[in-house]
Amino acid sequence: MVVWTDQERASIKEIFSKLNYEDAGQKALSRVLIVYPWTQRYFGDFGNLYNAEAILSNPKVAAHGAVVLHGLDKAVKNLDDIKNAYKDLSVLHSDKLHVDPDNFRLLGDCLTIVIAANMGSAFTPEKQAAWQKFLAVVVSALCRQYH
Ligand code: HNI
Repeated sequence: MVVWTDQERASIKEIFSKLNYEDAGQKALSRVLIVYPWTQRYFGDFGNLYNAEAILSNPKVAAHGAVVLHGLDKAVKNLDDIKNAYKDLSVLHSDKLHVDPDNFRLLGDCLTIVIAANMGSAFTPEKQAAWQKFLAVVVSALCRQYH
């Protein structure tokens, strides 16, 4: 089981409390699609993803980015049992969507950049450490149902 210190719990809560889900979700998912273009293959029905400008103004990308971030809320609310909280999402991404699990980390990296830009100097190394640990647990939980 993952053990969280009070400081880690507080840092994760603070990071999410400062997050605008719609804005950060759109920015993070857009970055993934632009920086790692092979990820576009999972979003074939999202319409125009032809270039960075199209991706950044695509309403489906924006909406789905917010869905993904709200999905992270589930982990924040279940810090002590993220593995179980993500059981169904892991099955969905593995069996139905066939998302290559390497992409979870890429999305996490893009979200880290968005958060760092938003928080500026408030995103201290200690807070980043808690954040990276949180992401690692999320990614591991999402990867669990892959076989
Ligand atoms: Ni992901 C659907 C959460 C990473 C591709 N994804 C969802 C849904 C949630 C979600 C929540 C909606 C489920 C439902 O409808 O029941 N996704 C998450 C989280 C992460 C993540 C928390 C990682 C932090 N997803 C990724 C990545 C990809 C991805 C990295 C591909 C590169 N997800 C999808 C696709 C769908 C999806 C594709 C279905 C989209 C649709 O609506 O057609």
